[in-house]
Amino acid sequence: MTAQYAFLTADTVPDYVRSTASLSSRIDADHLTRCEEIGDGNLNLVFLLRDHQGRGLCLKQALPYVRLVGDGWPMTPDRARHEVEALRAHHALVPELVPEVYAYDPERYIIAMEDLSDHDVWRSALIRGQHHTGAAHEAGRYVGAVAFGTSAFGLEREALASSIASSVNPDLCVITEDLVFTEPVVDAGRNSCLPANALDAKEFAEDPAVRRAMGHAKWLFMTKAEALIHGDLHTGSVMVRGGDGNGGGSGGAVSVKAFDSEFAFYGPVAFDLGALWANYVIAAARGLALGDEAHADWCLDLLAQTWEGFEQEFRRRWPTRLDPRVWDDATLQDLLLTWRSEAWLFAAAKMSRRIVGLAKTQDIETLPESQREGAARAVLHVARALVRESGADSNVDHIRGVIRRQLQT
Ligand code: SR1
Ligand code: MG
Repeated sequence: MTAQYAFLTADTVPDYVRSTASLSSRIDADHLTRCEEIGDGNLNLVFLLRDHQGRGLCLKQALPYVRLVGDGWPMTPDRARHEVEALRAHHALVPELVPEVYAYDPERYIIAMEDLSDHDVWRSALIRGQHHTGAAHEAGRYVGAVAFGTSAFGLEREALASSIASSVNPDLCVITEDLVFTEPVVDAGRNSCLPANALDAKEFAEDPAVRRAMGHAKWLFMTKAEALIHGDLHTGSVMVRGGDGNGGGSGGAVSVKAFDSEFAFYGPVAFDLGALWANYVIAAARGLALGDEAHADWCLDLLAQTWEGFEQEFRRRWPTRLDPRVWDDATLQDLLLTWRSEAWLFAAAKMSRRIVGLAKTQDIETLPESQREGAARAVLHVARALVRESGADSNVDHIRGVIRRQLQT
C-alpha cells in the first residue's frame, strides 16, 4: 500500500517551518523572500527558502513513488531516512564536503538541511563549460574518507555492525541493479534511444564481453559490503562553487558538497568512483560533440584528479586502521588496485545506462539530435572498451588514452 502523508507545497511550507521548533529558529517563516520547489531529480520534492535576513534553508521530501514515472511506480519514502543517516555519517567524516542536516521528520519524510543555493549543480556547470578547478579532487577525497571511515578499517566492530544493519536499502538497490546493470543489456521495456543509435544499443547489448561484465559488476554491487557508499554519485549529486569556475558568483577556493545520498548502503567502494568517472566521460562526449576539444580534455583530466583525491585521502587515513596486525601495506596496495579496476567496470555500466536506459542525462539529451547520435555512440564505444581494458591495465592515464581515442571514433 502506498504510504499516506501530506506532501509539502510552496503554500504549506511556511506553516511547516513555523510548527517545527528546530526550524523556526533557523529561518523567519513570516518573512520569506523565496519559497519555491526546485526539485529536478527523478524522485523527490525539494524546496528552497530564504528569509528577509538572507538566511536559507532547504527542505527535501521523499514522495512514495518515483517522480520521474508517477504513482504507477511506488517507492518507499523511507529512503529519506537512509539519506539522513548517510549524510550524517559522511558529514561527521568530512564536514566541509557534505551538507549539514538540521532536522528529520520521519512521519512526513522531510529532511531539513543546509541551503546550498550559492553552489551550482556540477552537471549543469559542466554543461555550461565551467571549470571548477579542484572539484574532482575533492569529490575523490570524499569517496576516500567514506571508504575508510565507514568501513571495517575505521569503525569499531559493533558500530560497523549496527551501521550495516541500519543501512540495508533493498528498494533503492533494486533500482540500481535493474537500471544500471541489467537493463543496458536486457531491455525491460523502459529503454530508449534515437533510431540512429538503435544498432549501437543492439551491438552493445549483444556483446558477450559486455554481458559477462555487467553480470560480474551486478554481483559485486549486490555482495561487496565494504563501506556506506553514496550509491548515486553522478555529477548531479555534487554541488560546486569557486575554484575560479565562477559558480555561485564567488571565486576563491573550490567548495564541493556531495548530497542526495538516498541510495546509500553498504556496497562496493569502487561504485562511487565509477559513477563519477562515467559522468566525466559523458561530459567529455558532449564537449567533443559540440567541437569543444579543450573542454572535453579538461573533463577527461578529472578522471585522474578524482583518483588522486581518493587515493591520497585513503592513504592519509590508513595509519589509523583498526587492525594493523593483519592489514599491512600489501593489503593497501591490493585494495587500491582492485578498486581501480572495479571502478572502470562500474563506470562502463553507469555510462551505458545513461545512453540506452530509462534515466538519461542532460549532457547528452540537450544536444541537437544530429550531435546527440554521435555522442551516444561514442559513450557506448567507451563502455565497451572499458569492459575490454579494465581487467588488464587499470592505470588511469592509460585508460584515459583509451577513452580519448574511443570518443574520437
Ligand atoms: C527511477 S530513479 C532513476 C535514477 O535516478 C537516480 O538518480 C538514480 O540514478 C536512479 O537510477
Ligand atoms: Mg538523485
